[in-house]
Amino acid sequence: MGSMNAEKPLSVLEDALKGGVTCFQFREKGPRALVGMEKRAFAESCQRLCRQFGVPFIVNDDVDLALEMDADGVHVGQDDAEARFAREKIGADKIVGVSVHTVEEARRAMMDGADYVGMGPVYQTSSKDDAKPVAGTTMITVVGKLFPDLPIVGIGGITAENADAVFEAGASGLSVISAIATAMDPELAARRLRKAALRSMYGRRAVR
Ligand code: TZP
Ligand code: MG
Repeated sequence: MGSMNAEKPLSVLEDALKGGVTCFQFREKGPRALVGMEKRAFAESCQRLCRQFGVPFIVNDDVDLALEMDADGVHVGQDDAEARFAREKIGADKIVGVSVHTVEEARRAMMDGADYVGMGPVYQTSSKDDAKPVAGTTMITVVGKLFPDLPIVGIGGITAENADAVFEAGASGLSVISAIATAMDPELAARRLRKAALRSMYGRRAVR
């Protein structure tokens, strides 16, 4: 999430952390996205909040910013820095995530040292201007079966209502913007998504 995704992005982030999100990706994009010092200051505020809650802070696209800020990791797409360069640059003890859409991209990400891959858009989304066509959950299942040790994070149009299907397809986690950032109650939205994650791990009866 970034400053373009909500009117009060820091308060949304704090609510999301209270609701139990387990990872945050700083994704400052869009026509009016912050740049330079303002971007850095906003990123630092997000990182500070994440640290208070003991939640990893990952920078999207920008390996140098991740390094400068001693972020917990970096996430790169197919059009960003190559995953193996990101891994080389950021070091072995940081998180590297890679967006993939095909089996080949997933295989390469794994060889290049990705800790997880992001796959989507699973459902329709308006949060990404250059989003690929909706992929559904099929490719998650295919990649999950081929590479059972590679954690897959589903992304794109995911809500508490459709989250179970993404886990059932084989995802280990979910990544969302709108489901939390545009919710009337972001904390509750985060809590509902967390429950879906817990249900996928412990079964329906364990989490009410
Ligand atoms: N990549 C595919 S969809 C997307 C990204 C970064 C944005 C997801 O946003 P939302 O609002 O959860 O649909
Ligand atoms: Mg990118």
